[in-house]
Parts: sequence; C-alpha cells; structure tokens
Amino acid sequence: MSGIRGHLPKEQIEAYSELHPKARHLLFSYGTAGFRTLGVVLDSVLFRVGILAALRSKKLDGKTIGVMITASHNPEDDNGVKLVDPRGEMLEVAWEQHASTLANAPNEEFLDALENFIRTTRIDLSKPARVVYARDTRPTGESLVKALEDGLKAIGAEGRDAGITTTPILHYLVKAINTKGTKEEYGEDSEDGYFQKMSEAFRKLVSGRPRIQPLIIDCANGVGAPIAKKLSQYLGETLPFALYNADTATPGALNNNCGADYVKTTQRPPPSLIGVLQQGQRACSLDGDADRLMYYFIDERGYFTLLDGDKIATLVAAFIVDLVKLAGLAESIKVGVVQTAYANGSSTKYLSERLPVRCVPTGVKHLHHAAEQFNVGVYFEANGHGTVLFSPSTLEKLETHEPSTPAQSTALKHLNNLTQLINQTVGDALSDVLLVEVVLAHKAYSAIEWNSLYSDLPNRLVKVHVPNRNAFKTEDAERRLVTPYGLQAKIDDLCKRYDGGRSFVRPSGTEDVVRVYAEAVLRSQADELAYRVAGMVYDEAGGEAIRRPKEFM
Ligand code: 16G
Ligand code: MG
Repeated sequence: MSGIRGHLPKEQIEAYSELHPKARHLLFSYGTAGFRTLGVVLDSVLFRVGILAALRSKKLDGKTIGVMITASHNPEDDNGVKLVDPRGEMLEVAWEQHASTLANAPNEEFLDALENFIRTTRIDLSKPARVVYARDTRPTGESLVKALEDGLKAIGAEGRDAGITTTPILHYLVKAINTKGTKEEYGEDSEDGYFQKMSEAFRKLVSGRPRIQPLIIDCANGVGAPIAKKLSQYLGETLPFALYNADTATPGALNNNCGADYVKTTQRPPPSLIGVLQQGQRACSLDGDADRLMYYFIDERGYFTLLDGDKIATLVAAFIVDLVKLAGLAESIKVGVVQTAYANGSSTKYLSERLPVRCVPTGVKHLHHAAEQFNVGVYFEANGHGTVLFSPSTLEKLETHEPSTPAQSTALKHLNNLTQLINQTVGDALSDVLLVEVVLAHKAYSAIEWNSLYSDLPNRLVKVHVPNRNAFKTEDAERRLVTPYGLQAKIDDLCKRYDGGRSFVRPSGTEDVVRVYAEAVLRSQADELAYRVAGMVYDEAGGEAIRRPKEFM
C-alpha cells in the first residue's frame, strides 16, 4: 500500500462492506443538507459515512467528528446524514466531493476508492478516530445507525452514541467534546450539560421581569418534542411550554401538516392549532430536527401572521446592538447581520438603516462563514434557521471589559449571559426560542408589537420542474441568473412593472427543481410576478410549474 501511512484493515472493511452493498443504479450526492433521500436506500451510504467520519477524525489528529442522521423537515420516509466538523460547524466543503465519491463507488471498487482517497488526502491511519453520532425519530433511523456503526467498526474507530436527539444538540456535543479542558471549553459534553447551560443563562436573563405567559410549541411530531419536554423541566415556571404535535409514535405524523416548513411554505397555522391559538397569543413551530423556528400569532383581524427568520434576526440584532451600546462597547464591537436573497425586502431595508447587512447564497455554511467575519454576527435564513456568533476576541472583550457605570455593568452581564444562551455552533430552534423570549421579556413586547417593527412585503415561492436544473447558474448571492442567457434581463423588465417588485430564480440544492421567489407591495402582484417568472423559466427550460394557476399559463 505505497504512499499510505499506517494500516488499513482491508479484509475487515471488505467483510463489513459485503453487509452493506451499494446498489448500482443509485447515485448519491452530498449537498447542502448532506446526503438526503429515501431512508430505505441509504444503508450503504451510512456504512461509508462511518468510514469517512473516522478518516476525517484521523485527518484532524483524532478530534471528534459528528454524524447526524436526519432528513429534517422532509417527509417521514426520507432520511439523510451529515457530518459535523470539530468546532461544531458544517463539514469542510472540499470533503463534500470526497463523500459523494466514496458513497458512489460500487462495492468491488470501494477499497480502491478508499485507498486512493487516503493517499491523495494524506491521511495518517495511525492516528486515532473518534465519532459521536445521533439520529432523529424517523423509523429508518435505527437501522441506519447500525450501518454507521458497522462503518466505524470496520475501520476501528471509537464511536459514541448520543441517541435520539436534535441536530443542534449533536453540534453542541461535538464542540463540547473537542473543547473539553481547553480555554474555550463550551460546556459539559452531555444533553444535561446543554440544558443546564441554556436554562441557567435564561433564568439570569429574565430574572426580575414579569412572569412569561405559556408558549405554544408545535414540535412537528419530531425529536423536538421529547427534547422540548426535557428542557421544560429545567426551565420550570420561568417559561412554561404548551407542547403540540408531540406524537413521535404514530407512523406518518412527522412533519405532516405541521412544523416550521409547513407553516412557512403554506403561510398557515398547523390545522391542529386552529381553535387552540387565541388572538394575539404567540406560538411557534420547530422542524423535524429542531434546527428551524417560526413564530406566529393571530392578529386582531383574525389573520394569521408569521414571524419568520427575518423577523427573528431583526428582533435579536436590534437588541444586541442596544446592549453593546449600553455596555459602552459600541466602538469596539461591531454587530452585523447575514441574510440570503429570500430575506423579505422590508427586513433588509429595516436592518440596513441600522447596521451592516450581507447577503450570501442559501445554505447554512455560507451564512455561518459570513457571520464569522463580524464581531457579533447575527445570521438567519427566512426559513427560520439561524443563530448569533460572537468572535473569540469579542468573547474575551466581554469577559474582561471593566464597566464604568452600573448600567454598563448590567448590559455587560446580559451580553455575557447571551453568549451562554445561544447555541453558537448552528441554528437551534430551542435556543432561539429562549433568545426570542428573552428579548420579548426585556422589551415588554407582545407578538403584535414585535411584528410591527416593519411590515413584510407579500411574497410567493413557486417551484418549477425542469429537465436540467444545472442549466440555471446564478451570481450575486443567487440574486441574478447568469444562464440561461437572456432570462435575467426579461425578469428585470417584468419586475419593473410591479410596485416594489423583486424576483429571483435559483436551482434548489436539495430537490430536483428550480425555485422562483417574488415579492411586491400587493399580495396579488407578488403572486402574479412569481407565476409569470415561473412561466418564463418553464418556457426557457421546458419545465412544468407546480401550483401554476391557469390564468398565467
Ligand atoms: C438545506 C439547508 C438550508 C437551506 C435549504 C435550501 C443547511 C443545514 N440546510 O436545508 O440552510 O435553506 O437547504 O434548500 O445548510 P433548497 O436549496 O432546496 O432551496
Ligand atoms: Mg432542520
């Protein structure tokens, strides 16, 4: 085995590999959400991901790598898997291709592909390998965990089963394990450590404030349910939860007519909450792995009103900017916001008038990376995935700054508690719930007041099935099409005809479709613009627009 340092247990890998044959006709791709498809076809992928995660660990000198088995907001039959790097962040982009290559090698070529990969990536096999893994509540999860464990055994890696838990808790665990005993120690490396850390910070942040009314949480019938239940025990009366859609046992219930994605895409409450939601009462939905959050309420006219990722970003960013000023740190700590093209135009306008805002392509890795460039980076996708990052130097400043007045001291304390409350590894619906509730408590805002910070422009999202979505290439953070040539100019012309009209087209990273977004001052105009642009995409690429009403055909 020339060029490889250390020993690869080839026979052992081969023997295990036979238990997890790769079907020839299947093609897998590690995309924005990792590998994601029907759960029943993922067995060979999980086995190989086990080996890949172990190799990633060896490459990083034995640091612990995370593996999360979930398909988030997708239907229950889907499943998926993604890797988590040592600081709790998404897998390094360069390895996404390696993951796809290994997943796609037929069984008889797998060892060769593996050796080739080890050689070109210069992995020292004599290093230790450590992997921590978890899954959501999907029925295919259990057998997929076994396949992953076989991968770990085949290459001789040390595995730690974190059980059934949320994606953000798995990210937390990875960071906690890898920072243990260091200056940046993130917290105790257990679910209990996670709950302790967050609930303590929450208690401190709301102490002395009026009692908080119960919060309705739609758990999407997913893993958020048992985890929210546990968190609730730590919070006690400081924040009572009323949990709905917490049924993880009934087949087919997961994400079905509930959850953050349902609420955002249909712009309706889950049917199960109709009659439960009282006017003005705040409620929220988690997605299937509890990394997305949507708030909402019924307004005084009886209309359903969404408080999405943009509204959360606005609320939180404004709060942090105020605290930084109050702490006397405005000169040295700069707060910025990161959004995607999906951010409502009104939110971007509101935020840009107050602080720096950056737009990046869709996908958490892009937002996370851009947020790291600020001292305090608030990032949220409109779909409700987001968090706040405090740079290492900012954390140090917050810890060591000497306040000169009692008011400064209080603001500083709040900021330090926020760094404990917020899951800085990845978007975390439950940590975000606590964050939102803290801000509402401090501002004495109801959902109605929060919503009134700015008015969303009506918007519409449409998907179009096309023969080849790769024909659609974008630039300027996905806000403009480069190809098909000439289409962008037509979209620009059309947008000019609508008051406040804005539309963009991008290929999906998770589905075989092209997505069209449009917004305008009037609801009817936003809808019309979306369907017209979808029509152009259709004409250009020979596709088929979904939910395309006849009048625009
Ligand atoms: C994935 C991304 C999410 C993004 C969505 C877009 C992560 C962890 N998740 O779920 O951030 O909004 O894909 O999907 O990166 P699309 O490309 O199909 O529109
Ligand atoms: Mg999710």
